[in-house]
Amino acid sequence: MKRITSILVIAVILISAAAVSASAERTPLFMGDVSQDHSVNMEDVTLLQRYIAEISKLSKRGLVAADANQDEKINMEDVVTVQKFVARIAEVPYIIGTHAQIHGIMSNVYSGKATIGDTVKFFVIDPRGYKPLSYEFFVDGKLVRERKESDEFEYKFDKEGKYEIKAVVYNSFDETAETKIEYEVVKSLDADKPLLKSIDLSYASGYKYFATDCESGHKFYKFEVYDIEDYLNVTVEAFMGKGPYEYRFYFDGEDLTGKYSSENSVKINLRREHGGHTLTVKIKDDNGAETSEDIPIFLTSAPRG
Ligand SMILES: [Ca+2]
Repeated sequence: MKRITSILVIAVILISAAAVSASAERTPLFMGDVSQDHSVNMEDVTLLQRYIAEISKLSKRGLVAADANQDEKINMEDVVTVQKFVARIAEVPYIIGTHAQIHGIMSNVYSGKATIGDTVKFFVIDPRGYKPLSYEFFVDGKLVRERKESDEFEYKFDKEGKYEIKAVVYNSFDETAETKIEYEVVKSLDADKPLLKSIDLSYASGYKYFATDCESGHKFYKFEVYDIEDYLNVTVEAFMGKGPYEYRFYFDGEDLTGKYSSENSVKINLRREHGGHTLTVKIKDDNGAETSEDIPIFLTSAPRG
């Protein structure tokens, strides 16, 4: 209940708007709508009274809606709140974004292809829904990670080929959404120069970045970073070519490190203009072979709710 944005609404108009909304994704959860028919009326008052009297049961959504005054208790005060709403002398709050949603899966292998024997970490992109959320992961239709709150899992590939990676997100009402990517595993990667294997972005507090839009599922295409903190930590890993490797980082062409060094992390100041930016990672291997990768980063305000 803590992180939910409750917004007081001009109830009657919005309730009816919600009732005719075609998109279930956008239908808010209205406090007081214990019957979950997307309107708040005398039926809800009656049902709520019956629930309190232990005559009727409520769905998981209905139970959240039953706490109409949002004091984390369900009692006669909620009945009064709903009655006042029905009589149009009070407003009820609603919660948006309760439905399960998921926008993609990413892996920590930037090259886009793992080699046989690699352990790859997969994680979901921008999951939403009434919290706590939990996740299941499947490889080629087989459950490989049972439902848990962790939004990432590791998988070791023993054979080359194309695999279907699927993630299912559950909201706390046990409603689900899923997304799939195709992931390729190859025998070996031919490269006589270093490659960027993985990139990890996290906020100074340890919160992971939010990201959307990954090209063909496994190649990082765009990171969407919220301006919730001053700095973003970037850590990269190289492979192929001949180690040890040295690294250099640029942001919008600005040289962040000044020279190549063995340091594979850099801090990026996020106090910048919202919109598109480019992080450039240069890697040099022990033979002096170099590679450069541009990673688009989209800086935006943190979403509400
Ligand atoms: Ca209450």
